[in-house]
Amino acid sequence: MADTIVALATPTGRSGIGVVRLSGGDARDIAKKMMSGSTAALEPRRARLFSISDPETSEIIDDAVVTYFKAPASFTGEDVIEFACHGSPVILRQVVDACLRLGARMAEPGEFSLRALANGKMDLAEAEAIRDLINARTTASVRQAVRQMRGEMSHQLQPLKDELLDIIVVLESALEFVEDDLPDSNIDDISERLNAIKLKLEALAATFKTGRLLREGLKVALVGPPNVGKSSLFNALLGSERAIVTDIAGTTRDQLHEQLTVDDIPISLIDTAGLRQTDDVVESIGVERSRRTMADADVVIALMDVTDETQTVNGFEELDGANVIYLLNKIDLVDRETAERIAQAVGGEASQMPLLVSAKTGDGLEELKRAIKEPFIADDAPFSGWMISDARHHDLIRRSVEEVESSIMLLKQRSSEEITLLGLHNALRLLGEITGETTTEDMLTRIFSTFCIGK
Ligand SMILES: Nc1nc2c(ncn2[C@@H]2O[C@H](COP(=O)(O)OP(=O)(O)OP(=O)(O)O)[C@@H](O)[C@H]2O)c(=O)[nH]1
Ligand SMILES: [Mg+2]
Repeated sequence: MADTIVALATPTGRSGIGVVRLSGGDARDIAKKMMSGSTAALEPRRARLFSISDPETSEIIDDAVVTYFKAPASFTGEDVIEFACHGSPVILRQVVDACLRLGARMAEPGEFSLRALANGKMDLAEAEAIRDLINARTTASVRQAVRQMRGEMSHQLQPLKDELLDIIVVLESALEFVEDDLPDSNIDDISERLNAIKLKLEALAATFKTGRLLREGLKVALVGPPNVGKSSLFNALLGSERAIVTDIAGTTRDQLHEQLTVDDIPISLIDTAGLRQTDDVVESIGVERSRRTMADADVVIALMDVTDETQTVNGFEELDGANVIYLLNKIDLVDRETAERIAQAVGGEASQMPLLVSAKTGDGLEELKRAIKEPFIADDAPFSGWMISDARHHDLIRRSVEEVESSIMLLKQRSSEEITLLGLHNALRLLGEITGETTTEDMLTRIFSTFCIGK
């Protein structure tokens, strides 16, 4: 029998209620020893108020609502006890400590989910969905994670796996029983069926572009020379006066990071120190950081000042290849013609027309938001329908497409069934890894280490 694990299931800190979760064969006995003063019994699926006391000193720790989930009808499939205590970090630590002293051990990250997987309560993709759900930052990514948690991934993959298995059976039996090679008509039929599988898998893989965007979001950095209005734009996009703005060049020295969402896409917005040569030690560290941020961002917004006729894209050369949006700020200070003339000049240099904005009036901000997300959204209607959002899933699907592809080729070349089958078995195994049927122990440990403790 697996040992009994314990962890705080709610965040550390003060709250109305804090929940300690205990799972394993001894969960019930451990809980009973902590409720020795209580006469009421623990009944499955019944929340009841008990006095929880220290097993050694019999000192009351707290009055808590205790729920017992009898195996296998629990999250992990084992006996589970949940102590809903008052949300004081001191109380919660005492309850966890008491469980430890009574023989439980601290749960590893994701260990509750891992046990749920081992006991057939959910498949791997569903367990991963719980992690994603907890980490989701927007309603759209929550929606995706909930669908995955409810088994959508297996639902999508199962028909494809069944079809693959069917084909494998046909080829295997040809190998067993037919003396001569498969007739051409059979081979055509099988290739066609494999091709249909391949197309479906490819379509699924193609949803990753948008899926990942919804889940991970974009890192967007505002960069440019001092005083062009980076911090002003940062504030305007956030809708709050977060960064200090002055007319002194070199105001921002340290980087500021804030989260916002643009049409359900989580965005980490970064304000940086203005890029220039400087003897100031603090500022030069800031400039160095700005350069590193530029290299690391998904989107770089390169700001220039439209009132400065000498403004050029010099200094942004190192952005070559990155997703850069050139921006001319402060258009409220010049007339339209001047703005367009300068935009033309800059556009010629950068081989990309700059956007015209005013951080002060908010002019052009909607266009800017659109430009940020545009390159990342797949052509088909975004955000509806099922999407792959996990790089692990995407990689496995992509690799299974390759296997199916090479099998189709081999089949057409009339290679032996044995080699053709090899690729199909591989494809099936790769797809199985998504839902965890064919995942190795090592892999599982790696995946679950990305969970937090208590999940
Ligand atoms: N009229 C007008 N003034 C602006 C606009 N954006 C910024 N400014 C002004 O330009 C000056 C510099 O703005 P900041 O936002 O501090 O510029 P920055 O790029 O962050 O500067 P550093 O932090 O020094 O690199 C301030 O006086 C702002 O009020 C704008 O769109 N229109
Ligand atoms: Mg600034």
